[in-house]
Amino acid sequence: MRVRSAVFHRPGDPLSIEDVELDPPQAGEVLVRIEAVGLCRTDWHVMQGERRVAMSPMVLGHEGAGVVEALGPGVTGIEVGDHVVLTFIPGCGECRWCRQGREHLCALGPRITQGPQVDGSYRRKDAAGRDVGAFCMIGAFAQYTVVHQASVVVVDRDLPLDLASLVACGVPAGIGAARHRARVKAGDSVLVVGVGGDGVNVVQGAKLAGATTIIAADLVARKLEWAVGFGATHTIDNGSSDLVAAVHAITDGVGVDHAFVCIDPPRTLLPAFRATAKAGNVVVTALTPADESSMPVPPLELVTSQKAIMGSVYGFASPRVQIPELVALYRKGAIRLAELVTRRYPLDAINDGYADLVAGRNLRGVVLPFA
Ligand code: CXF
Ligand code: ZN
Repeated sequence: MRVRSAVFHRPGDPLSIEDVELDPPQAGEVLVRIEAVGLCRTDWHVMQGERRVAMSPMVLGHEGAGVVEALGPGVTGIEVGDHVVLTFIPGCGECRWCRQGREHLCALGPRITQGPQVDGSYRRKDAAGRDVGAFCMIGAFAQYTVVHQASVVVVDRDLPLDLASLVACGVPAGIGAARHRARVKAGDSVLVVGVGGDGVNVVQGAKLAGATTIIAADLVARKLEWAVGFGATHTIDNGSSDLVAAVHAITDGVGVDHAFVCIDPPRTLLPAFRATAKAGNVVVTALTPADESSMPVPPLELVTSQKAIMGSVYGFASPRVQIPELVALYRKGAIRLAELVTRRYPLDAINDGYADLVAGRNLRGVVLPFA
């Protein structure tokens, strides 16, 4: 079938809106009609050449939700008509990590920037007959996609699909970083550096975990206002203030129990580290361009302060577990989803959506491919 898609060709170019020929689902795969897909910064990093992918053309987009329209042979536990959230790391179910229930560490993870399907072949061709890849084995910037069942989580049918798309990446990444990576507890203090799509979810994850001091730091005043809506108790304008001094002023000179680096780690890690209390946690969730090879951490300070510096992807817990749990928390009113969406775009306007993201105008833009 011919499918309207937003395709990556070369770093620095906008996404190209074009028809891509999509094959039917093969063994273990499903055809999904994409109803909503979030504009996450990771795809922007790919468009800028900061996160390298192995091939082009490639359909980007990994924060997708939609409706199953067809099943290939051998699919189990998924029906036509099911509402699904796509996971940007598949859970093969067979590797040592999946057998431990840790699908966020699935052995297939390193292949998500390669382009082909889980079985190594392609389902998409462009007008010139070339193979077209699918970012994260998903390729959700399109009206339809074919994905392996390992990339699918079924969700309740009455959850609006634009909100469901958010629990595919930004929401579990942020909330999970607080709950599962740092293990924030009631009464803890937290600093979040960079309160965009990821960071604002760290803020609501910290609030959910019972943190009583939640400090949001950002260069963009509007983002600080949004962060307060999600539970931040204090804000720091990271352009004009000394972050370390400001955090110490708020925490009686102690520093925070947990700091989250959600933007530009090479520049924000050291102040976040120094704003953290002894024996505290520093969690890095933001991606860094591949040509940046180091971050400054004074070794003596690391040892003597007894702090932990850790990375976190997908909220450091299985998307299969987190996604239904986050939907349930949303239903109970314990987390916010609707307030994350700043603007909705048709697929043709996807580059405008990214312009809004990089200009700091959006918390989350969501593309509705059939709008
Ligand atoms: C990213 C997270 C880090 C690895 C590449 C994909 N996912 C979503 O934004
Ligand atoms: Zn993402």
